[in-house]
Amino acid sequence: MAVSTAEDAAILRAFALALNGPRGVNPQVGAVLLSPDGTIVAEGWHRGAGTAHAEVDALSQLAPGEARGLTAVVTLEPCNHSGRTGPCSEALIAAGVTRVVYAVDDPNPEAGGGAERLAAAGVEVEGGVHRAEGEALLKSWLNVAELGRPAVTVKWAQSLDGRAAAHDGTSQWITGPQARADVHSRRAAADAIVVGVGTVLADDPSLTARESDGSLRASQPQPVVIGRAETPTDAAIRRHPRTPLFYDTHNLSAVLADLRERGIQRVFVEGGPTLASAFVRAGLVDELLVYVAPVLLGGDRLALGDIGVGTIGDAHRLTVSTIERLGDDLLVVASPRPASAPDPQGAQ
Ligand code: AOF
Ligand code: ZN
Repeated sequence: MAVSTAEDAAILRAFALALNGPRGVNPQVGAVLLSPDGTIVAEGWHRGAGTAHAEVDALSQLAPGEARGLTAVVTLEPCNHSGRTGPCSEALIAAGVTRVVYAVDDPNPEAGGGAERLAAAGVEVEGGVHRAEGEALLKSWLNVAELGRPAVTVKWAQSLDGRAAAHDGTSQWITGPQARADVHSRRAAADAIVVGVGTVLADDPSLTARESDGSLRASQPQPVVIGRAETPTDAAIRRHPRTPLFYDTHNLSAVLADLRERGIQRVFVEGGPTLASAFVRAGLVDELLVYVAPVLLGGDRLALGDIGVGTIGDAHRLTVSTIERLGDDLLVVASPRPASAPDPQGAQ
């Protein structure tokens, strides 16, 4: 059955409502209740984990019995599970809603199945309406749901010969101002910036996202320090506008799992070589940003250390998505190739 003009408009309205909610562990979801003639009767949205889901928020605007015969228009398939809150499928059925229109299927294996449950109760269900817009809105959340962990970008800057520092460990500034500005805008787009404690001790980074004039950007990712050593009380990172998280472990999967619980969807790993190598070795990288400066450093301070490649067959093969010139430097953006992908070098 087709979707009415009023329903079509209502789903766009529901997208706008969804954006009132926070980006976090739970998806941003909006809901609109329509009368049979297409008038909006109630609106709702989800205000974050532990609070009412969008459908229930909209239903709560109405007196008992008032939702009978209404159509619910929702950005995400109504859930079918008792998590922090009860199942929306049951709430809609109990309220007497007779039709449900939604954009995106819920990929969460625990919460999914709402559409089937509704249909089994005799509710008309129309899914996939404005699916592309819905998926764009939920991109990060869907990504995390699919990966089962936050998406990980690993960044480093290196000399043309693959070194991250000179022999004495000095590494400021391998790349030029344009490359550094690019890093800052990408930092600001992440939810967390992760560094190894070795980098904190060696470089004392502030890990803030700054404008080119040095002022702080409005959005500041959560700083995260991984490693067993203590971060000094006077370290610059302790003056970050957000209190840093410290993980006294080398179990990166456990760190990512905890960050996910905190609603972090995109992680930016900034250093140094030991931590970057550990993420690569563990296969926990979705995107690599390599800033390459036209400088030679030689010596032993490699951009990556041991990533578990003993022989060429074990090499981590990548697909380059873009190459950009930033002043005198190059930015190469690459992603790991899925294990099953063919090798374009023809080496089998
Ligand atoms: C909906 N409507 O507004 C949202 C849904 O722990 P809970 O009970 O909050 O459930 C969280 C899961 O429910 C979340 O992972 C996602 O699958 C779904 N979110 N579902 O019907 C909503 N926010
Ligand atoms: Zn729900």
